[in-house]
Amino acid sequence: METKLSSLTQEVVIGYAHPTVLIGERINPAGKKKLAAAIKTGDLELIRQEAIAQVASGANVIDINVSVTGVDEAAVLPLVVALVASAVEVPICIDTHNPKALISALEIYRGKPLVNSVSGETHSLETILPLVKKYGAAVIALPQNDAGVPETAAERIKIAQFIIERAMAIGIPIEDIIVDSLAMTVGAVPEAGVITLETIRGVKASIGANQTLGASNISFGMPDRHLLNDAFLATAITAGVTCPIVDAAK
Ligand code: THG
Repeated sequence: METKLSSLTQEVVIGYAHPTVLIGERINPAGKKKLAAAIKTGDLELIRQEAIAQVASGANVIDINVSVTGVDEAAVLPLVVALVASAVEVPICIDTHNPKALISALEIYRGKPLVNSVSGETHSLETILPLVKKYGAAVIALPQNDAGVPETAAERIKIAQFIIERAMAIGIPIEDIIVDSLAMTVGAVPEAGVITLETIRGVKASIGANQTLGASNISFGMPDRHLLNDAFLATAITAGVTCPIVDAAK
């Protein structure tokens, strides 16, 4: 199972037989006041530097999230996508909940990006999958549905399978679907990490698709976050994650 992403000049191959692909998480204003302000005022220099620094630290793909309250994502996201594409050679991962912003980013990107993300919610399946098909992108599948995020691995795997069936039904190959077993903070639910790891192992065994994980989510609100992040990330990769979303410098 190989997932191929590309920019104009580079191809990145994700697979169990390949080295782990790092998706750089840092172009995301959550918890970063300076970056949020830069996105709001249109100061793109900080974002350019962040893209270059992440690639220098080993990021193979750059996640781009510009969701800030009061910012017109459909206008800003394509600008930032174009900026990152001109600053670094690696492919991108478009991280947005806004379908209009996703379309405007997909329109201008030259290459095969990763769309972050589609879920098992009816509205998401109906709006995101046709766009992934139309633009020939790959997509991250989140195992949650209209009832929320299930608390058991078995239910999460079922939803991942359902999303894959729906995608394949409109001609998206399984190679272009990357499953995210959903890391949530152990600060809220202590067994959250174990459920996620069990889901990852199950997805590897029963589906075999490539897998991502927003690994740093595990430690939101916790002390010594990097220690928890490091241990969890190593365990998640061993369990089956092939392309985690991480701070590559750490
Ligand atoms: N799955 C998918 N996409 C995702 C996530 C996921 N995208 C967003 C997020 N989760 C992954 N990205 C991040 C980015 C930053 C942090 C965690 C996850 C983070 N940031 C620090 C904070 O908020 O405190 C700020 C760090 C700093 O200032 O340098 O922890 O799960 N598909």
